[in-house]
Amino acid sequence: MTAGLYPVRNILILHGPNLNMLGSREPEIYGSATLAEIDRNLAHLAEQDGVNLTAFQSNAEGELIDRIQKAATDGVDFIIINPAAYTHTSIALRDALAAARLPFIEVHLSNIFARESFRRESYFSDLALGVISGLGAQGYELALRYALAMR
Ligand code: CA2
Repeated sequence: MTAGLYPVRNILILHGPNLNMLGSREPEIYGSATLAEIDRNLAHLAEQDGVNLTAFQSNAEGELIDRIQKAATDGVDFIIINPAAYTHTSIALRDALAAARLPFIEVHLSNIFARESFRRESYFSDLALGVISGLGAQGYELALRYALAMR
């Protein structure tokens, strides 16, 4: 999906499985910020630009799919997603994003190309507007700034 020429007003941030544990374990890989801190920072940035931002985390594939289906009908115009381990496994989540036909940026905290070989495959990257990987929590912020600049 390419970037549209319409203003972005409603942004959805989606976090996949285990990202609720951020800040508590493996800080050397995923950083020390908690998910709540990351979401608060993003909400603050969006608010400064008068944009609505909703963040949603789930450990369940079906719940993430339900949220994407809802996004397609409830006015969301841009998605920033870290599918976490579903990046490498979930055709179902990929199909939901393709059907939603909303522009999205795929974000990873770690550099998925510098880790185990199974992490190099993503079911999302070819559909994404762009991919940010390895820049820690700042990756979400850069993705958001891109979406805000589309207005
Ligand atoms: O680098 C990323 O953002 C990942 O999407 C994170 C996923 C991993 O499966 C992907 O390959 C790359 C894992 C998220 C797990 O998050 C944790 C956070 C704190 C402690 C334990 C796990």
